[in-house]
Amino acid sequence: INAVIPAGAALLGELPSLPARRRCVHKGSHGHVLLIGGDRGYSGAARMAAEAAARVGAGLVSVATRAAHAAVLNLGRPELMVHGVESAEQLMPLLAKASVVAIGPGLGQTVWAKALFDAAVASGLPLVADADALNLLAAGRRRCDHWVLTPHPGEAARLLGKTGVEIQADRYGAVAALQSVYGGVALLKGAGTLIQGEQGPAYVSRAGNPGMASGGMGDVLTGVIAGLMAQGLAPLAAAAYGAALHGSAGDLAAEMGERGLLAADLLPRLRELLN
Ligand code: NPW
Ligand code: AMP
Ligand code: MG
Repeated sequence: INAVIPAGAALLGELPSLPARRRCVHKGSHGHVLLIGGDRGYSGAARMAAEAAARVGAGLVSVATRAAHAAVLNLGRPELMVHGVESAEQLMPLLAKASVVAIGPGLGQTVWAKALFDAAVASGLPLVADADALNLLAAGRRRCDHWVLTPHPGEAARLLGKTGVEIQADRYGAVAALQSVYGGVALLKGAGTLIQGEQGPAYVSRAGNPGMASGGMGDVLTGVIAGLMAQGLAPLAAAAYGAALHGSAGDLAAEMGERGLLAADLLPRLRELLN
């Protein structure tokens, strides 16, 4: 967690930490994350994001995904509640039970994906938007003050109508522009992840390593941030802590070496760090 330092100033003390678990709490006290994603071929992204939300302590985690693989998505992780959802109408009862939505991992950009994304945004719930949800957003720009956007430089380029090289040449400018155009909290991924809220300087997480340049790492981050928000952290704090926690879990998991590090290797490390 100490790996999060604000750019230019020592403001870590301003970030609230996770509330302690009181003795009398129950699962309803720790929020309910609804993870939406996992089109055909990409169910793993939804699975890892959902599992990450559970591993950082969300009380309940549900998944809305393609009906075709709903039955296998929680194999080996039966704590996840998985629903086959083929329309926005079928999503409504799940949104009604959720406290936080995370959308995008493996979502694709089909008519199905767009319908679910529109319904999720319209729900007014706090939201983490990643991956294909960002690509859908780039195609139809809108603002929202209660979402966290988590693009990698390629997605940031689409959101801002720039090239990836331009994003990387001025990462602080890019994260500020993302926040100003889209509202809420912007988190620009990559070595030295930047987190920008509506006010104040950007936070930078120094945690993480090149072993994390492998498929599924970003999907885990999405679940981490949503799981922290479900437990009461404000979006900016959840994004900043989430980035540090995720990077630090990657650093712990790389103890055997960076090469061959897998996204799922981070999951037990998240729990270890938080406790
Ligand atoms: P290049 O190649 O360098 O020119 P996409 P995705 C660029 C799901 N997944 N710095 C890169 O540019 C995700 O959740 C499912 C600079 C390229 O153009 C999504 O739903 C998995 N540029 C979906 O797949 C595991 C960077 O962006 C483009 C960059 C597609 O997501 C994998 C590549 O990104 C995956 O998570 C960087 N750091 N990073 C599963 N197991 O189910 C990327 N780019 O086209 O947005 O595709 O990120 O792979
Ligand atoms: P994604 O591209 O969406 O799968 O996200 C990749 C995740 O891994 C992000 O959280 C990145 O910050 C992290 N990551 C990837 N490469 C590195 C790196 N070289 N150093 C630190 N973190 C990285
Ligand atoms: Mg990604």
